[in-house]
Amino acid sequence: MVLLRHISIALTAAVAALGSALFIALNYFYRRRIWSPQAEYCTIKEEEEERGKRQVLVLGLDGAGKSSMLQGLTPGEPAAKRGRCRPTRGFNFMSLNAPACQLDFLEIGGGEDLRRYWSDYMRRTHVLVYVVDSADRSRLPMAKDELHRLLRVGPQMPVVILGNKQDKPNAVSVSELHDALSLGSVTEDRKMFLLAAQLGSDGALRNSHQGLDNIQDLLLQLV
Ligand SMILES: Nc1nc2c(ncn2[C@@H]2O[C@H](COP(=O)(O)OP(=O)(O)OP(=O)(O)O)[C@@H](O)[C@H]2O)c(=O)[nH]1
Ligand SMILES: [Mg+2]
Repeated sequence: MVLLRHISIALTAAVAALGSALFIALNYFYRRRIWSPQAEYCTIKEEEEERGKRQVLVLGLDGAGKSSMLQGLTPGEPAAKRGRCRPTRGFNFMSLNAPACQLDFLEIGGGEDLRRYWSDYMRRTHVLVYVVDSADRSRLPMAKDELHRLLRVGPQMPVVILGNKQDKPNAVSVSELHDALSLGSVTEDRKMFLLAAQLGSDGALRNSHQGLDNIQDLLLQLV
């Protein structure tokens, strides 16, 4: 009888110890999963801001011209190399030093398999550049849906939309693009710009009406 009572006390103690260990482990796991990444993101963003770095996230469907845009912005890039981009399978990173700050451009490939990761990068971003192929008429609804998904993730984020490939004969105009992307439904307090753009014959990206400097100046004002 005494032996049975001892066994039962030992079993209760073992169950209690196991339960406590499980509780601590689960607590640690969930705190890491739910709270730590966000805290880490915020810390990294604050540290980068202190060092004068600003992140520009470059998104858009595959083939829209994101990498070409980054090449066009890179000073000293040989003209022969410009405009010859392979599809980005993951990320593409480029930094531009301006007198006031450093602009860090991060492109994430626009392939279907990569789009689901886009929104993960919005938290560390100061400005979103969304590149659209103005001549890819059949995929404009998809470009619109993806854009509005991002706008919901970053309700305050300034956005520059580049209506690219304006040199192509079947390209839609900026006002057609405005309608196709349902930009009229975007709230007025959002800083949003829609610019026509194209690669020049030298491979440099430029605003259809002005030079590339205007795009850079705009980004510097927004970050
Ligand atoms: N005609 C024309 N072609 C362009 C223009 N901009 C980019 N291209 C071409 O479009 C193709 C795709 O360009 P990329 O810069 O690789 O497109 P991307 O958005 O980076 O695509 P992913 O990395 O696959 O997401 C390339 O062959 C470019 O040369 C433009 O303004 N006019
Ligand atoms: Mg690319």
